[in-house]
Amino acid sequence: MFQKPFARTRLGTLMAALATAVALPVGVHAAEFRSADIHPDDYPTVQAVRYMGDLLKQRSNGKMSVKVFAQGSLGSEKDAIEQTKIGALSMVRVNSAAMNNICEATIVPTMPFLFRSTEHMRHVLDGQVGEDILKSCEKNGFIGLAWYDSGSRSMYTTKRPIKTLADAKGMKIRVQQSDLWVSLLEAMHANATPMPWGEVYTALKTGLVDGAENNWPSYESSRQFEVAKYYSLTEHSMAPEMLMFSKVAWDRLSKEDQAMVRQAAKDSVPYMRKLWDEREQKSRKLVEASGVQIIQVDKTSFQSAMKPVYDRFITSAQMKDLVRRTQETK
Ligand code: GTR
Repeated sequence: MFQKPFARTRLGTLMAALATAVALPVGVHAAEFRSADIHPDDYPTVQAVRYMGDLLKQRSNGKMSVKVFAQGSLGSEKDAIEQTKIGALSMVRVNSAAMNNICEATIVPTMPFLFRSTEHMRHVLDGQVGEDILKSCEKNGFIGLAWYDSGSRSMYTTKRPIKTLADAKGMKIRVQQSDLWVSLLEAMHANATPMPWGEVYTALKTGLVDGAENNWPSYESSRQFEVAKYYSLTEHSMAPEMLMFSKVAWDRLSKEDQAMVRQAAKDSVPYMRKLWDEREQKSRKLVEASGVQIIQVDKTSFQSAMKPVYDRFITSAQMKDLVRRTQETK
């Protein structure tokens, strides 16, 4: 179903090298775009950006390629975003939440209980609403290339399970570094504690926080399921992942090269979704087998509690319009 980039095989590597040697005129240097991700090598976001890089290398005859720095080796999402803004990094893959305080419209897809299903989320982000939000980040220094899936986020805790909304009251819950996320957990009467992802495992283990919230693959790949064994299916947000290019680096590319980068990013989306669907199932099975207790909750009570979050963040005409168009999308 997916085009297999030739650089994935040994013969492919040779062909790619030859193509580079033949195709690049003297004096034209190959551009290697550095991209950051906090997830490990086998995570779907990392794999998808690598795939995008392979497509790009193949289509540009080796003139452009991508090198992904995984596992937070270049710092937290916040650090990587700053590096990308100044052009020290060409690309970054982060969650929409990490952009909330920088590019306001990214708050919309991060909002609690906004998307009705995975299909709904994909339709919205593939359509004009998704395009408009990506485009709106340009003035902040980021060229939005693509949206990737991130499933539904649910709450997990160390000492006792969250079975009802009242159970969340007073619990110290780690959140992403975004005002929206602080407000979201406050609406559950929890004590929101923002911190970078790389610090969460230790914070759970040492009791600095009582819980956190995330999707199945992140809960599993970070091993946080080993220290927080109650997973409550609140499914309170489907905040998607974003792939962005530095505006500073972008402006140095020709129009043709920009178009090629955009296309390769778009073409990595179906590949990413396939990997994502597989990984969600695999991660869930793995944590279930490890003895994690999965708790069904009354989602509507959590959803009703979110009104103050909408009242606080969806105030301007632009934000209201994006939410309305999202809700109207089939
Ligand atoms: C993950 C997401 C990361 C990061 C992390 C977090 O689901 O893929 O980009 O946002 O959650 O909670 O910090």
